[in-house]
Amino acid sequence: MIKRAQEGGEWIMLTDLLINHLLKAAVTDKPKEPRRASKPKPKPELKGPASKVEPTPQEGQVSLEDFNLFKVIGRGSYAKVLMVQYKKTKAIYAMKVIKKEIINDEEDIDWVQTEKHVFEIASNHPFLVGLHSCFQTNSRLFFIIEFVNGGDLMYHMQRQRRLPEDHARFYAGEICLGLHFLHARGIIYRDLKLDNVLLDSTGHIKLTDYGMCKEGLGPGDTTGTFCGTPNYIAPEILRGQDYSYSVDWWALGVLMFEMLAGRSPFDVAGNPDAEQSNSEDYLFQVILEKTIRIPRSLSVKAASVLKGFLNKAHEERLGCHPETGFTDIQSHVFFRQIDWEELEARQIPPPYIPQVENFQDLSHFDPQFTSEPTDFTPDDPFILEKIDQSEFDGFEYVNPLLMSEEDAV
Ligand code: ISQ
Repeated sequence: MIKRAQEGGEWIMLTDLLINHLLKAAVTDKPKEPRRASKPKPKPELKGPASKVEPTPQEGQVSLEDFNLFKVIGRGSYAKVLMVQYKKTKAIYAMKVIKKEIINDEEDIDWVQTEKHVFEIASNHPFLVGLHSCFQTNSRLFFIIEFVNGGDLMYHMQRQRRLPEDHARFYAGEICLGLHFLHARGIIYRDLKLDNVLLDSTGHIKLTDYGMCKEGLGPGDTTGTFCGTPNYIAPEILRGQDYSYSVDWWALGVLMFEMLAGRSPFDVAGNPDAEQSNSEDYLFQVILEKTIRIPRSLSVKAASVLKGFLNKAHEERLGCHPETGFTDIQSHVFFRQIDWEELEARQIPPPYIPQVENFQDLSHFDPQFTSEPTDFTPDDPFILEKIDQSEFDGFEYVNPLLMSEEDAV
């Protein structure tokens, strides 16, 4: 049985393995990108009680007043997501809200900028969740995002146990196109997992959550930050090596294994060794060392694609050849029957159509969230006082393509 990681489970504890990694990373001179462990930015001088006056939106910008807040649909370790309605067109969107107080250093600011920039780029691809607009109040940053209400692949896997191969091929194919689009623009996604693959109301996929992305990679460039969701972290990250797009193809291998076998390739449940030691250390050891056994019930083609993506040697992994990587995937025997142009044009009928009544149907969202109140906690003047508002200059954004009146429902 596949389970969601615990809230905050994507944040990795300082185990022995990690300490080794960090010691090693500390002696490399690579820039460190996202989010934890970094120099704090200088705090602004305290100038008495912070102004409660909210910034006035400029002509053509949007603000919180432009939206009806309907329901909470998700909550992560650093953001809350609501379903909202744009009053002007009545269109429904997801609103991701981040408290400015959690943004404590220059690297956190870079991370917000990266997420916004990747959202802008993603708006041009059918299998990536796109951005409508961004705005801010004194205490919060807001991303208004395409709303997708067919549930995520984790939700579906928990109801299906395992998927037929042709269903898995369809989802994996659309994911490949979304990942390749990002890679071709110098972006590593770094957070592929069942929870981040949403199904829209027609059954096509959309990848979401770009908070872990690394952007700006040129040909041959690598990065070195230790990050990801434990079950999906590639061996090269665990080894403390510099890495590139290969980590996304590894994560796709883990996700395809989960779809096809109905369990993680690194399932440690019930193993006494895992229960004795720190289970995260044990998981990392399994990822690094254990030979992955493919269930015999899978076809030869499926076994071959899983072995291809789950090759611990990233230079030899399917998708990782610097020139032919993506065409190697497209022509792999598991995917060979796909017409990739038709797939990208959303012309291949999805294998399953989520049962949604209308655009506002929330039946595929966890009632744990949808029953929460939508209101925001009042701003604390002592917290506001410590926020350097100039850090967020230029955050406002409106997507000219998504703002058309055609969005109205
Ligand atoms: C869009 N639609 C539904 C849920 C979402 C969660 C996070 C980001 C975007 C989303």
